[in-house]
Amino acid sequence: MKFYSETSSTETRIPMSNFLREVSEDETIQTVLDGLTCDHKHISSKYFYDETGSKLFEEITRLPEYYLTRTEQIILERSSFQIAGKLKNVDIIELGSGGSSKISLLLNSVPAESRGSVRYIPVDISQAAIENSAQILIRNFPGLKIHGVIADFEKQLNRIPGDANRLICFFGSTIGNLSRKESHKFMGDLGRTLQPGGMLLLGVDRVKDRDMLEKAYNDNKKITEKFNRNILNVANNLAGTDFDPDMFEHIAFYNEDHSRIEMHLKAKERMRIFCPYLNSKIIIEKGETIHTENSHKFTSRHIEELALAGGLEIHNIFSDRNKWFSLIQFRKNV
Ligand code: AVJ
Repeated sequence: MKFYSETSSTETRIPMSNFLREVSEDETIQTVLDGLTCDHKHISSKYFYDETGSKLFEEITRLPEYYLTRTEQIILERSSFQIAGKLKNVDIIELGSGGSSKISLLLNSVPAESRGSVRYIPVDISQAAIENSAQILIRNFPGLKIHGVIADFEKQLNRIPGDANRLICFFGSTIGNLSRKESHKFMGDLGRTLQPGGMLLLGVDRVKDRDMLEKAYNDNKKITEKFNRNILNVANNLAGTDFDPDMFEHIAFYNEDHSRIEMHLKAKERMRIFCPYLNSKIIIEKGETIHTENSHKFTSRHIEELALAGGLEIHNIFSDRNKWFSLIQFRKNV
């Protein structure tokens, strides 16, 4: 379905496609409840991002301990000319676009005279996020074409428009939320959507010392704690449960065997959770945990495995001087 964004008089309308309604509400409820009624309780980290969760995440990106976003932005600033300095006739697809700041750093390097041949395609589950960032980009990059896509990019990659030459951007180390196996499958999917010569720009957080990693997910201001607990509010809204987030403790630690940060919520007391879609209550024992996130970190080996899984060549690796974070430019071979 294609439509045009709602606007106030000073705004420009941009074309939008919404494929999200095809992922049914029932399916979401089922997924959430499956995770809460099995042996090792879990809620997928993709449910963190309701309005409150997205705001909390924004706040996290500004925390001194959370070096990821800041570092990736520095890398983008320094590498954008090399990546985008000669771009033309291309669809730039940004997966999980959220705000406009990262893509702006890239667009800064696209020559103004090529802008007319460049189309920006933000893909996000939030229509508001796409509309807001589109308005900013239209103002800052006159001539740029934008087509917003509301979709769950993990499931709906094939719905993304663009038959032209593609540059796919997947920033923020969000790929780290997938298991290694899922990330390889996803790379395969991404690789298949690229034509020969097409590029993928992937942000990945690197394996580093435990202390620095754990501090990034246990910040002093306890914003990450709020962010973690908020997923129970999201579950309540999606599945009608009656979790009290304050009855859970925030746990985040580095699991070295899997090179990943894990986040969990640990029950302070035994509790019985009501759900209108279940005929018995969900029992949570005191001390029992709900696994809410894996955030995988990457070694050079992991990066090579991603390339292999995607059938892509590693064209460039841009990192900060401490090698805390990397932006990998993959290229599909002819
Ligand atoms: C958005 C998935 C990259 O894993 O660092 C931040 C989310 N979780 N603090 C991450 C997150 C806790 C973030 N990603």
